[in-house]
Amino acid sequence: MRQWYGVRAKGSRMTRSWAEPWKIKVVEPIRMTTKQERIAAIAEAGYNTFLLRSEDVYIDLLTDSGTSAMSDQQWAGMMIGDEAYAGAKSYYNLVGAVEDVYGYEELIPTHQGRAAEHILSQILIKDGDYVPGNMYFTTTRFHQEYAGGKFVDVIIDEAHDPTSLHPFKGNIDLDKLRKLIDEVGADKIPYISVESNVNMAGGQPVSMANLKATYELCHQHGILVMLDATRTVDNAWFIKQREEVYADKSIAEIMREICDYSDGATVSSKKDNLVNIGGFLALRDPELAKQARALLVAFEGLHTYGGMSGRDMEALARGIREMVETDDHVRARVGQVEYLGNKLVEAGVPIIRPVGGHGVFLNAKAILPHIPHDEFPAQALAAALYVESGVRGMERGIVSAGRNKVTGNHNYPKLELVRLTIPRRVYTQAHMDVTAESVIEVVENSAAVGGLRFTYEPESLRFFQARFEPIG
Ligand code: P70
Repeated sequence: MRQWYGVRAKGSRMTRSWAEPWKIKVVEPIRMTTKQERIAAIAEAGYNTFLLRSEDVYIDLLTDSGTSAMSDQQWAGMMIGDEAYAGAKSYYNLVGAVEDVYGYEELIPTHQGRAAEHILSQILIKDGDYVPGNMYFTTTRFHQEYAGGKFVDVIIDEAHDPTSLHPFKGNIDLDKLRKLIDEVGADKIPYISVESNVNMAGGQPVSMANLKATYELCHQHGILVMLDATRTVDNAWFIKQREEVYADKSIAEIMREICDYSDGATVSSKKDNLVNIGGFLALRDPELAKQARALLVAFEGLHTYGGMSGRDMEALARGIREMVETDDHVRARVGQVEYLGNKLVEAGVPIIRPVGGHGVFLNAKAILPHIPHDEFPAQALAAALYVESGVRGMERGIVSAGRNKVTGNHNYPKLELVRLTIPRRVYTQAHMDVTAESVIEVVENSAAVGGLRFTYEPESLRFFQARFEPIG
């Protein structure tokens, strides 16, 4: 019998776009405001997008942190979360998920990523120690310094160059690392902090070859490797695309191998893990885990819930499994970011390339060359974009970089960026179109955007709560 369907003409090649591997079951209305309203709102917020009320925001690209849409499976898990104070079933489900997906046996649950960073820094860093890392992250560096350590940037130079097209801009420069070990001695370096898909570099990945080489070098010197595995799924996707030998491996397999080159990890579950709150520290060494749990009970909660409720742990356990269940999930996630990025590239807007995993990073220095660095070009650009369109982004430049502890001067980062971060499973392609149109409009009228100065500058992590006013 002839097959009724499925016989295709010889040589025909089908090409298909990716589409999200889910459909929408619940929606939340959003509201567009008038320009007059937005001018008043941003002034009220001291020109800091962190201080806007979300009801005044149309498309919220402040962060991909805690802003994901949970699946029906996760919501169902919320209902059966075990709220026992000790030994909850949901805790053991979480332990199982972390072990299966990341491969770490010791789990220390926390309320979010920075709590895990706090505990890790306190158990490992002594006064006067050095902690190398592939570019700083704000909260990570804060906790390293708070514990008496000094952060040393050992990322490759290309990461600081917005025009470099290096496929793995998150890589560690092994020569810089070797030089640090020679200069200060391995006993002054408790661990290296390796961030997957480096946030401040624009969501740029680390290659598997580099992870392996870093692990080997560190272990020769007795230095631990601690992964910031907050966005490892995105990193796994880029490895699959760009590191040939991984093309046929699943995201789940690549994830596991990334983690194999580490002794533990801190994770903000508000990103990859598809939940609105949560995080964890995961370790291999039971002795270290014991020390971590001693701090956990003091700062977070009992060791079988840390900083989370039973339902949070249940939704998290399911989110962890979901993020690697199919490769289509991350393909659609990174694909959407790339879609927005490509639209801006086509329009000639200067952005960090290659397009990153969790967002598109506008090069504010190039867009607003008339604003001096100490008048905060990226802060001004984020405010102007909000006023133009109701789209909310985040400054990732000199305000985020803070001041040098010794001299009191601003740290002047090479990258002066506005991050448009895409929440997972939340916005549609049409939202990306509107965002691109809004950015293009601001860039075309960039001469109208002026600089800012502080009216309030917090001492640490100043970007969160700082207030500004326009100059002139
Ligand atoms: C963001 C969020 C959080 C984060 C991260 C990496 C690579 C740790 C954490 C901390 C939230 C944020 C935090 C500081 C400044 C701005 C925004 N990143 N490691 O939007 O985790 O927030 O759960 O404590 O990206 O990028 P948590």
